[in-house]
Amino acid sequence: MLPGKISPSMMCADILRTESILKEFEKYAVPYLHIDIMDGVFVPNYALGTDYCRALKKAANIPLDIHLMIDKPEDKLEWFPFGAGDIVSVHAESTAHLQKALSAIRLRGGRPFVALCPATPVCALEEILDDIDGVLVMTVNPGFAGQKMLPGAPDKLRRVREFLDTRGYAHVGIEADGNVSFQNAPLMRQNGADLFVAGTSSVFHPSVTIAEGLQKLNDCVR
Ligand code: S6P
Ligand code: MG
Repeated sequence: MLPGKISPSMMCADILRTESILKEFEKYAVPYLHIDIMDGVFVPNYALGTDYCRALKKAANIPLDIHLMIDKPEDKLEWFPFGAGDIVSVHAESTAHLQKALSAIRLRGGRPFVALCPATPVCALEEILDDIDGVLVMTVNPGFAGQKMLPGAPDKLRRVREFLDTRGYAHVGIEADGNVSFQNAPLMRQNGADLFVAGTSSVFHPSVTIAEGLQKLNDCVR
């Protein structure tokens, strides 16, 4: 299994404390910054944007993990600052031209991930296996932080892992996004996830400091 890593969700960070939070993330060698981009069309919410990504890239030496929850991402990729080492996820449900979007990410040096909503079957991966470095499995419906993990989510993770492994794609990672709590994370790990989006359920939970949250979640996903 790939090593377990954490990607803190910047949508859940106190925007007024961004600089000090980034310093802490650098101090604790956080491997990615998860950035939720929402266009009010693909999901019923707006969140973060292109300037925010640019600012984070300038302020911190941490690869971005951009989660595009937008319609027709292939038309908008050039608006986003990403390059070697950055993850960019596009939703299978957001475009008729999924392969085109994924290959455009690869061409720019990014790491293409495909994101699956809870109702999207695992077989949606069949035709794009060579175009992806990872699968982002939504363990809640996309649009909002602070939701409960859907009961079918651990089994969906397991079935994605099995689908990839049986076809010779064991090197393709799985990112779990939604309610990655200290309780749910070990279950997600057991079912094959290796990248964990840390939001209000863990690193940004009011009961822990960021340092405590990172340490505790790292212990859960190792
Ligand atoms: C949801 C978004 C997620 C959330 C994250 C929040 O649409 O894609 O990345 O920001 O899930 O974490 P939590 O712990 O509040 O669910
Ligand atoms: Mg996300």
